[in-house]
Order: sequence, then structure tokens, then C-alpha cells
Amino acid sequence: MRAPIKFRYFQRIVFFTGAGMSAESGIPTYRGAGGLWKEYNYEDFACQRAFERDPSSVWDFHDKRREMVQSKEPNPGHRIVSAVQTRQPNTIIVTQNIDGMHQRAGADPDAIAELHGSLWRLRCDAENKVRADDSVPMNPRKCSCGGYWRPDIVWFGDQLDHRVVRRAREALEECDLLVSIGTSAVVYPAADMPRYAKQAGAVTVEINLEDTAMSGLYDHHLRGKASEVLAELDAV
Ligand code: BV8
Repeated sequence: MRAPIKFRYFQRIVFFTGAGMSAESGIPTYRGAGGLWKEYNYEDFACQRAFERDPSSVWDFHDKRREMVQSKEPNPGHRIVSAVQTRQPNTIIVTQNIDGMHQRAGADPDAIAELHGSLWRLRCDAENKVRADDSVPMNPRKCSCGGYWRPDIVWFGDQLDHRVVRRAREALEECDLLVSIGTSAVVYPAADMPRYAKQAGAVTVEINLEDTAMSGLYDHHLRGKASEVLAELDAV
């Protein structure tokens, strides 16, 4: 595949990433074969109602995910995205992923907008506290107020953090290149965000193994594995 574009042609790049970005690290996607939501019903393990009903089984589920993600490594695709971000500091990563792999691949945490939160952050809503935590299993599960710590993840039905949404929207409206990587574009409001870049006149590229619900929005459809296609776009 001859890459129609090269990262070095652009000044303000946004990488918009989904679970397909981490698939080559061995982290299951949500909807693909062996997808997380194929095996688990998020209504039992990943929503506010389940957490209020049975916080310890929600934590058992998230401990399994923390353990699995901690046992994996960032893949060459993550490393290229971080290298571009280091080389071209106006680069912003807007991700739906909660796995923290972009940070582990060396990307600047201040240049990452985690739309759906993180596996590695906890919050106590009673005391309005948020803290980073990478203990596996997560311990102690209870806050000093006696309430359970909650994974700082945006579950279905949860509002996204308006500060993160605003930051992502600003980056998308100011970018000159949008590169969407490994998302099926079916979950809202994230799925709609690339539209801000298109409307602002940016060049738009979709990297995916297959067409998605949003493919029509993109100027370039690069079909292949994220790490391989990214290597092409990064090559001099
Ligand atoms: C909200 C964290 C206010 C949790 C996640 C408008 C229309 C319809 C419905 C709604 C709407 N607005 C709101 C809703 C409801 C809902 C929604 O969108 N439902 C969908 C399912 C229809 N949205 C919400 O609830 C949001 N909150 O809107 O609040 C509100 C509330 C209620 C009602 C109205 C308004 C919150 C959504 C966030 C949920 N949390 N994640 C956790 O992980 O536990 S979503 C989760 O799934 C991901 O974060 C991601 O966002 C999403 C989709 O996953 P993808 O990343 O795209 O992964 P997927 O597996 O689907 O696809 C992988 C892709 O990669 C594939 O295309 C594959 O081909 C490709 N691929 C695979 N390998 C590779 C590859 N590509 C390249 N290389 C490879 N190697």
C-alpha cells in the first residue's frame, strides 16, 4: 500500500483511537471476535446500577481486566503514535481506550484525552476524590469514608467529563490531520467527534481492518493492521 500521506507533512495531528489500537497487544476489542461484551454483559459488570447493586463483583471483573492489561505490552503502533507526538509536540491523542497503553508507550499524559476514563484511576463520589492506582488486585477497595472506590471509567449511561470533551473538541477543530485508528464508531458521543475535524477542513484518515459506521466521513480509508499502516505513514 502506498501511503497517500506522511505525518511529517502536517503540523497539528490528532490520533483518535479505539480498541483496535490495542488489539495487537493482545487486549480483546469490545465487539470483534472474542470481544469483551461478547463474553460479559456490561449491565452486570460495567454500569452504575451494577456497581450500586454489587460493588465487589464489579471490582472482581475490573481486577481481571487490570491484571490482563498489566500483563500486556504496548505494540509497535502505540510506539509510533508516541514517537510522532514526541517529534511533533502539537500532536494530541483522543482515545476511547481505558487501558493506559498510550502512556505506557511514552506519550505525554498531558496530550491525551481519555474520553471514557481509565482502568488506572479511582474515584470516591461521596468525597469527590480521584486518584491514580495501579495495584492488582486493587486494594483497599473501600475509601476512608467507608464507601467503595469506583473505577474512574465512563460506563454506558454515564455522562462524559465535560472538560475532557471540550479538550477533545478543541483539538479536533484545530487539527490539520485526523487519523482514526481501530474504532467501530458505534458508541456516542465519541463516534461523532471526528466530524469536528472534517468540518474544520482537516485531512481525515481512517485506519481499520474493515469499513466502519463512520467510513463515509474520511478522505482516506487505509485497510490493514494499525501498526503496519502507521509504519507506512511514518516512513520518510
Ligand atoms: C452518554 C468504557 C449521556 C467502559 C465505553 C446516540 C445514539 C444512540 C445511543 C446513544 C446516543 N447517545 C448516547 C447513547 C447511549 C450510549 C451509546 O452510544 N450506545 C451505543 C452502543 C448505541 N452512549 C453512552 O451511554 C455514553 N454516555 O451518552 O451519556 C446519555 C446517557 C444516556 C442516554 C443518552 C445520553 C457513554 C458511552 C461510553 C461507554 N464506555 N468504554 C469499559 O470499557 O468498561 S464504550 C467502549 O466501546 C469503548 O470505549 C468504545 O468507545 C466503544 C467502542 O469500541 P471500539 O473502541 O470502537 O472497539 P470495537 O470493538 O467496537 O471495534 C474495534 C475496531 O477495531 C473494529 O472496527 C475492528 O475492525 C478494528 N480493529 C481490530 N483490530 C485491529 C483493528 N483496526 C486496526 N488494526 C487492528 N489490528
